[in-house]
Amino acid sequence: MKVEAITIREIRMPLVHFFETSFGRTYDRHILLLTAHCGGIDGWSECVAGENPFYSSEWTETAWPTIKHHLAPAVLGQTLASAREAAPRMARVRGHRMAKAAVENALWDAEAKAKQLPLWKLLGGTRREIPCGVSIGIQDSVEQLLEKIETELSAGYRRIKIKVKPGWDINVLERVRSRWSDIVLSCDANSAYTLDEVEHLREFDQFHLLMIEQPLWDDDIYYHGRLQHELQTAICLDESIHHARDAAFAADIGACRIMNIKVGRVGGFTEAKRVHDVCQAGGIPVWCGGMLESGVGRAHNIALSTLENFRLPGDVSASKRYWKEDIIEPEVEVTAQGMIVIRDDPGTGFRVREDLVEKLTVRKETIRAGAAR
Ligand code: OSB
Ligand code: MG
Repeated sequence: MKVEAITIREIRMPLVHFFETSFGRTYDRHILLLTAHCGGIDGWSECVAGENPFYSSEWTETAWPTIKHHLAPAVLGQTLASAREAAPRMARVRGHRMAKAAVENALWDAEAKAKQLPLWKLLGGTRREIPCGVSIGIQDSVEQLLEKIETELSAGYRRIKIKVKPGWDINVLERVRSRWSDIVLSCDANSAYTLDEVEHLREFDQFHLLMIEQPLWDDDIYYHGRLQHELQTAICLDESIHHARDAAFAADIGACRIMNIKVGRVGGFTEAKRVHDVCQAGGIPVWCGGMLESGVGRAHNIALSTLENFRLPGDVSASKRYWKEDIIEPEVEVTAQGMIVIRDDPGTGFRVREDLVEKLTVRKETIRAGAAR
């Protein structure tokens, strides 16, 4: 597989409904899409960096120049036997995992297409359908949140996760639990609490949550271990797991009982598989997180979720929950049983609607070997 050129572009897509977490509200996505041009085959990927450096330090405006000046040049003009060979070539760049994942994952898509294999098989997946949950943001009122939960439960989703922050937590969980005493429920704090709030966090135990996601600092693992020993509720780490060593450390010290894997956060499919394997060996179930992806990133999340240790419903849900019109065909759909059925066509099994992508594009640049610096 010769990497001849990489096209990087930014598209703008308005969300059907705003999405609010403890760090802020998003109405519009600014999404970077990559196309790796490899001998007549185009591999596609999505960079999951946000519009602002609030979930992590990476954002759209760091990803673009990092890809252009450092990551694309590391693979351009090279002949790779597999997309797995991309990560070591980009290793000189510190961090910037979402940008790296975008480059590597476009090559995985190209490789799957070149080998006429579904991406999920190339990744080593086994599941033929995957269980789906939803992540529901902070709303203007509790009534609105309850309405949203009602809608998602009737659609068949198997796990409801709500976003929490101080002032939108115990009071809200009480209302949810008093209406639905036995649904599978979890919450995500996106680092909204500190270790001074152990007593408050202990109150979460009464709601029998499947997990509480990332209660403490985004860069902390150690103190989550302290907290986990004080709580009955399982902690799930998201923000603070950047690679397989983080996962191994977290497992070793008992910092969490569940992990969320986001392929962008850990730097690509190769590292995501390593994190998956470390967790599996340590008896920690994982699930696939989401980053408000367009269909391109969503399709990659689906492929990843077919690996064996993805034992819990992920935040991988139907296109229509986010987009009036998604950029892939068919759109991602979820069955009445809350499952996504895995497609068997080569690559992701979803076709990119290039005409629509072109219309949504606000900037675009094609980088070729030796031309970027
Ligand atoms: O913490 O999982 C998170 C969205 C943006 C940033 C961080 C997170 C999220 C979500 C959305 O929870 C999950 C989804 O894409 O449905
Ligand atoms: Mg999270």
